Amino acid sequence: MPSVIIYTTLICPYCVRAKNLLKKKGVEFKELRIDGNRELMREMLERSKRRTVPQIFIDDYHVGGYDDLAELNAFGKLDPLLGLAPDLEPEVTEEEADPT
Ligand SMILES: N[C@@H](CCC(=O)N[C@@H](CS)C(=O)NCC(=O)O)C(=O)O
Repeated sequence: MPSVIIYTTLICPYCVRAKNLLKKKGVEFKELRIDGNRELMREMLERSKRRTVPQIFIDDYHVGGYDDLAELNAFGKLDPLLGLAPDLEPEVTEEEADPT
């Protein structure tokens, strides 16, 4: 299984959504909390070129944030990236379809 890294902060609803989606798939991930950690914050900025959390990486592939993760999942493209058997009928929850 590929290594999944998610940069987060403590108070971050999008991080919770991203982690829940990965948990639902039974995927193990490493969470790197950037709040109060300048070094990790710099690392995230350099790797992702983005300032918002979460930022998700599957091995060296930069997925992006929660919206990007949910979109990949909705189009059946996430499971292959995670090394899971493709879900032929991916279930899209209301929250994943419209996280606002
Ligand atoms: N569309 C992004 C939204 C991410 C987002 O707005 N994250 C908030 C925390 S939950 C954030 O980083 N806010 C700080 C900022 O916008 O600079 C995603 O789905 O990941």
